[in-house]
Amino acid sequence: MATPNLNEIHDTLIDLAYKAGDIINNALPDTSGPGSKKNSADLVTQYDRAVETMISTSLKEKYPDYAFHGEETYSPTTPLTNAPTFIVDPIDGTINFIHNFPHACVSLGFAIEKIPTVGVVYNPSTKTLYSAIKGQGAFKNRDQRLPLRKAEPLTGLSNALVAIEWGSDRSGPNWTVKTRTFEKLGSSKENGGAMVRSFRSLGSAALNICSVAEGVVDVYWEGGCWEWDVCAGWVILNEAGGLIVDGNPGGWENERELVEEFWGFIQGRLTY
Ligand code: LIP
Repeated sequence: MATPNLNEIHDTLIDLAYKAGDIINNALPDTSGPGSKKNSADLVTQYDRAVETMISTSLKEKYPDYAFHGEETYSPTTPLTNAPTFIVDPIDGTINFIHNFPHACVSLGFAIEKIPTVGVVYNPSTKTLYSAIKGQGAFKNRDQRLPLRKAEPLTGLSNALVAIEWGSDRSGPNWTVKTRTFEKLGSSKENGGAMVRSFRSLGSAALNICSVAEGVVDVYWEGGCWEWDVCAGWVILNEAGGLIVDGNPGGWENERELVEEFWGFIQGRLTY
């Protein structure tokens, strides 16, 4: 198999992102109401499926040798392999899309040997595009190199703006770990908390990661993301100089001091 042409793939994914954005921006209210997967917070619409079909059809035609992983067609019987793979969330932030809250995106990633290599994230409401190719930097709207904001040195969680997500699992051990961790992170230091400056919970993993890459959010923590939520943002964040580590304590070496401080406030262990 020929070596993937990363610049061509990057440009192809940007073209598809804009086409997906047109579908999303021209969506009509779904009078039949959204479909729900495991519960009323885990939603899917005809537009999630339509966008994914458009993208997968285009990619399979242009790149028949590469695999495709999409949120709406994923099956546990075809796990991610080391093969060159497009990893796509057609609408990340589906709840926002349904509520016309202008914070949803199409997330288009490309991974080789499970390493995120090309990433494109596009919010059609704000016409904001984030993109990156491994080794070539990360950009906002193609010409603004990330991070845009040279954040103050993050000398501790108490001066951090932290993105979190409630997710769709609202009971069970992971829910308990998440809610107790949020409480710990937000509590005063006198009460054993981290006293983070504030939280933001905006409903899109991909846009959360891009906000960290942009330098406008300092930390994003979530347990339960899927490959399609994070693949594109992962390479964008890495190329902006950011770091993705495990949601649970341990296992990653870089930026240990701040990461260890954060891990110290996690109340238990998330199970995937
Ligand atoms: C969303 C994720 C978010 C998570 C939500 C939901 P979707 O993806 O981006 O991080 O907290 O529960 O899974 O379902 O909108 O594509």
